Amino acid sequence: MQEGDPRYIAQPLTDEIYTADPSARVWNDGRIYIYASHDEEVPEELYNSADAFDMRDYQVLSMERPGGPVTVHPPALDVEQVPWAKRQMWAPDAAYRNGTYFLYFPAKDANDIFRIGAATSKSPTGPFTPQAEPIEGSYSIDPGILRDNDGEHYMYLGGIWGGQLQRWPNGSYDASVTEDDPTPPGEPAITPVVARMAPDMLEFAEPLRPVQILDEHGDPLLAGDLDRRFFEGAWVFRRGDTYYLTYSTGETHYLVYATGDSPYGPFTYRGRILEPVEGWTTHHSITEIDGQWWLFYHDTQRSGLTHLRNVKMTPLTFRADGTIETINPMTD
Ligand code: FUB
Repeated sequence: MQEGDPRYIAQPLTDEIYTADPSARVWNDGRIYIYASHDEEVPEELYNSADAFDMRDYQVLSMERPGGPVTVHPPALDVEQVPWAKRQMWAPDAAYRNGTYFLYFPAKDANDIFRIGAATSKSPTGPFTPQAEPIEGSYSIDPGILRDNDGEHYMYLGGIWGGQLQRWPNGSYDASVTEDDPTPPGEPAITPVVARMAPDMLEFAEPLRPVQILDEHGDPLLAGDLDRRFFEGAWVFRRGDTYYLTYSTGETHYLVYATGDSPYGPFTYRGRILEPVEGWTTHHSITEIDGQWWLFYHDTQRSGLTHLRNVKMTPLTFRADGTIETINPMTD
């Protein structure tokens, strides 16, 4: 990792470009690849709105080992290449199956509705060739892939507010639903959704279904439970027989987790992974690299501006009972 402001324990992985929403993957060659949003400057009147996240392309980062030099690869996919996409290339993820790398990304279509796209390459760093249409039945933002031990892949997705998940109450788009989440505070919170991927990895094998997140009494987390309810950025991984659903709580700025016995859930809330970082958004991935677990996340250390972020990584510790030690980004 690079030298930088000593107030922060983890330092930005690169200062060549602004990056956010890091999905870190280790493929067969053992190298670490980070599929991230590529933040861009926007006119000042857009600051502090969802339109400030007006990203146009993706550039993969890679490194041989934690702490090693970081390579910023050439643009891997541009919005101009995607026939159905108009703007806002948000948080991506990637998968590998049968010799092909898959890049999954949200973007707004011609009607300003977020969909999830897929693009393929024979190289982990691209360039990626997009499909002509978004994944059928896809919506909202923040795709995250789980490859289970049996080789099946699952896509989790969703984000409320600017991510539009609240506009899909029954699997169809309702433009009359407001951008803030209108769910009454005493009602169950909106949850991420999941589907198993078809063998070609370009379609869902089944309809998207909600992922239940329960409290310690077995009841769904409520919409008013702002410190714990799902906002965006679902990332699921498996450790032993336990599935960890991790996500951002949005306006309370926590990364939190819940555990379950199945990729479909239900998941039970367990606690916090990361206290708030500098900047409004908080979005992450969690990956095991040579026996050590790492949290990849972003903050705004380099710019001080919420829409110009920089990715970081820091070690993550599991206790013997499988719970996660909470990280304070300024001191741990
Ligand atoms: O980067 C754009 C959006 O900000 C992501 O899709 C969200 O998760 C948040 O990090």
